[in-house]
Amino acid sequence: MEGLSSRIAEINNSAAQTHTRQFEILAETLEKDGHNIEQLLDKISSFQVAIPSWALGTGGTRFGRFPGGGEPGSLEEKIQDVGTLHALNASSDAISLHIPWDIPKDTNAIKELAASYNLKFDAVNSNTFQDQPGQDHSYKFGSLCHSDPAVRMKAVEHNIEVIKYGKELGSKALTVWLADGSSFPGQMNFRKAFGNTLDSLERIYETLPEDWKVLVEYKPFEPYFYSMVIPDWGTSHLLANKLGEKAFCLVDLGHHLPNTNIEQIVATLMMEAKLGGFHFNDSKFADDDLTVGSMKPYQLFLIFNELVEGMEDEKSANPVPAWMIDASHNLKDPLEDLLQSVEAMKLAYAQALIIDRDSLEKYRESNDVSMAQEVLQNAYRTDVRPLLAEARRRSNAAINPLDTYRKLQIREQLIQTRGSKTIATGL
Ligand code: PSV
Ligand code: MN
Repeated sequence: MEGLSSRIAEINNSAAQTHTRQFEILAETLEKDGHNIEQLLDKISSFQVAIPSWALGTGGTRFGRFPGGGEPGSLEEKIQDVGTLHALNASSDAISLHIPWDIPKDTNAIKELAASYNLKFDAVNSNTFQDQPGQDHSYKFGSLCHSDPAVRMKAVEHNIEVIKYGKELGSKALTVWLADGSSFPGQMNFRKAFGNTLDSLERIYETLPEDWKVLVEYKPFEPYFYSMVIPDWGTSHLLANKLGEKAFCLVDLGHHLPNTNIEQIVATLMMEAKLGGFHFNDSKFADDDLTVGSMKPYQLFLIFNELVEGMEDEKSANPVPAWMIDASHNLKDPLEDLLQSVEAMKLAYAQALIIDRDSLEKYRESNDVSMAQEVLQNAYRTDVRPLLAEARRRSNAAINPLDTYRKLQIREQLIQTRGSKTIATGL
């Protein structure tokens, strides 16, 4: 979008006075509590969240899809949209591609285009949950777990091809999510399905470049209703351990049964140095793919509490996980939804950074339950929005990204240039 930075700067000018006042009040309070504002701002600015290439169009449900206008019709346009997000929030510096939904035709040109928006390529995702037109071996009854070795080989080769694209683009990780499972008792031999999956993953793992990771995602149900081959973090961890040191677990917030204590899973996986990636979204019932922080913001904060504790633990061998949003938007403008999601993640992150960890530990050790809760809630109830706005302002991004997006009429312009009927690839 031409001249975007200068138009953001103009809108920032009109918001500057109010922002500065709010930021100064917050900075003073935090400093009194012993926080170093510059360090906090640095951490907040460096926190970047990858955008999946499938989240830029309007998603549907099983019952219908109501496309909004101006959806990206090509990979180039998807990159342009992530560039717009990054210009607005300075927090979305990477795009995560799904193959074959987004196969780059000319990888060099795509890399150059991404670089022109200061974007890089995050984990590449394979897709063995759909058959492609004319596909010779069907994934209807599974992919890496399939009873037929020819189907398994097809799925293995697909993953190896995805790694090839990722290498060309500069990605450093492959995310594998398997829709493999069964819908009826008796349909599948659990032990054979696990064994086949491990064997297939080992073949993929063998081809993984030295400096790459493979991230194994789990999900308790859907698309199958009776069993999934990788239903939970335990199974993902088992596979990652058996595969080796380049294999890690990936937690997707929507992939848990109601009321699961996800923050405890995070703590355990980080303790074991096996948390490699994170897919953020929010949900009321299951894998609802709603805007991050829209349903359970306190849970999100508690998860970030564990993430920050793990990341700041000098003894921890856990790598910094790959952060990604994995949501689909069937009611809201996808770009607005993504701005809100990134903001929610960064709010929870900033709140987790200001937890008084020494006091928390002291109260835990002395079993002072009330005060331990107080410490957490003090941080959670602090309005850290001006801190995020200041980090953005210093990076020449928007003080108020969503408001700026509306003021600049970005969606209207996209509809004008791309039309109102384009449909992005994805779900
Ligand atoms: C599956 O529900 C999932 O979370 C996986 O990460 C897929 O790659 C993504 O959603 C899109 O289908
Ligand atoms: Mn996911």
